Amino acid sequence: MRTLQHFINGEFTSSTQGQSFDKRSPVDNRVIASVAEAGEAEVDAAVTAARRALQGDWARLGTDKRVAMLHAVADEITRRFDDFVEAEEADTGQPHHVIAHAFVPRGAANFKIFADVVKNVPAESFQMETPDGRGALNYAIRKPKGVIAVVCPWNAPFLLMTWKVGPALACGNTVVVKPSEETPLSATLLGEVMNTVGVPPGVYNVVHGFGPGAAGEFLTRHDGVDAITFTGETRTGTAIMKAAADGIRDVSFELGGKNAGIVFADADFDAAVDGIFRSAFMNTGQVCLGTERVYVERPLFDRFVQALKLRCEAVKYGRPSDPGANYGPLISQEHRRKVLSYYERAVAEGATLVTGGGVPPMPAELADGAWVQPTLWTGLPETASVVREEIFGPCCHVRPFDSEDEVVVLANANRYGLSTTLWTRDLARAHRMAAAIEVGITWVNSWFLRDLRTPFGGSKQSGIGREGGVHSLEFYTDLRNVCIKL
Ligand code: NAD
Ligand code: 6OD
Repeated sequence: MRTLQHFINGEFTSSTQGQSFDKRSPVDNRVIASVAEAGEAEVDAAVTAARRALQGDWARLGTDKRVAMLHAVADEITRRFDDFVEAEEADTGQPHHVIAHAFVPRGAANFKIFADVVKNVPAESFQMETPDGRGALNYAIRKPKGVIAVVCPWNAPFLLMTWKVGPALACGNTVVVKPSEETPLSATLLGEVMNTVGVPPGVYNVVHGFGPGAAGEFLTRHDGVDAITFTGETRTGTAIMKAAADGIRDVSFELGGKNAGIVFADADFDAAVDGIFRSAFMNTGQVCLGTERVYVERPLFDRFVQALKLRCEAVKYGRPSDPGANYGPLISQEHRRKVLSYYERAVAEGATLVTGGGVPPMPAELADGAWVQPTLWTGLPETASVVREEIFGPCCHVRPFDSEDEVVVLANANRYGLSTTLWTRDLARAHRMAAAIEVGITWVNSWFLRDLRTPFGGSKQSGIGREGGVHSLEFYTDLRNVCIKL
């Protein structure tokens, strides 16, 4: 079993009073690590180290050397690829191919892309006329915002953490990361990478622990934190926004979703089935961008539901190390209880259960893992809780529709607005729909196809702000104007 420590000021440290908690494997519920739990003292030490580095070695480095160092971080992640894959597999239990092909490579990419953005971003300037005829020159400069608190979820831990740490450091900030209590491994490993590459102590800090009344809250309330970037549930965002109000700190929020998948009768049938299946069931449905509401144009409906059912019933459960497995467990027993409670509620609310709805039979050595079946329902009204609320599990409700106008209304009738995946061969319709659907990201004939230069974030209650490419600079820098009278 591993022992995991905090990473503060370039050193791995335990908690002063020795507090710790157990991290369990999602695949069999065995304890796999004892993790130091931060109290206020550890959080304060991390924020103090981050402040010192911000004003010291990190600031003195200059942009070119900082950018080169972040490229070196990316290269070192790639060199230690297997270690990161192993860490994410142990923490999440997800299949090897998802972690090795989708999640860990993004960790390295997240450092490279933002280093390059910062190096290449142009400065804004305006020459103005003045009454004396001499004029004035205005130009804008970007300065780091300061010490950034990075609070992360568990569903794609390394991808989501580096998506924030990459731009924060590229812009010259320092960070204190609070990974999810469910996934402490990859954030800790990144501390080793920072030291190997020679990133100055205090630039990247990690404190472990829980959220309310614990490390997460201590960090977001700390008055030494200048801004908070958070990915997680919308109701946690509400709590963090209240904490950020003290001191008027800026926030960037990537929150929950109840995303619609929309399939028109003219879509490429096989591609649409494959795309909707991936969007609903990849990572065992634990993807914020995942589809939990599917709307299929009526002529295709029965055939589409049958095709999705077959795909669900063909999944192969197993450990990440099992080459035959393509489907993992949920993150924890607690999350499984939540998902199963929705499975029961769907039936109680009158759903027709097409497939799944429970726990799959598993061999004895995996029987204590957080396994659930991929699940499909039809026949529910839009008012049913499983159609309105984010479940964050491998399940979706499929409903027929008859017109473009109708499906726009259905898709928009939700408090969330993160993403949509839309399947049609009619490009004019795709453009109309993309403008009409109230989400931050619309994919047409694809899903989770990511160009890291594009704005990423949620509308309505799915988030505040946009990150990605130059858009990340809006949050991670303080933009100042200089006006020089000539
Ligand atoms: P969560 O909100 O429960 O926890 C996220 C993090 O916040 C954890 O580190 C947790 O310890 C911490 N936290 C909890 N309460 C806190 C508080 N009061 N103060 C400070 N920190 C606190 O979310 P989760 O269950 O880890 O992740 C799943 C959720 O994340 C889903 O709702 C999903 O949609 C969302 N998510 C959104 C995106 C996106 O890009 N929009 C991406 C991934 C996940
Ligand atoms: O691709 C990304 O940058 C991103 N933030 C993905 C979010 C996935 C949610 O589970």
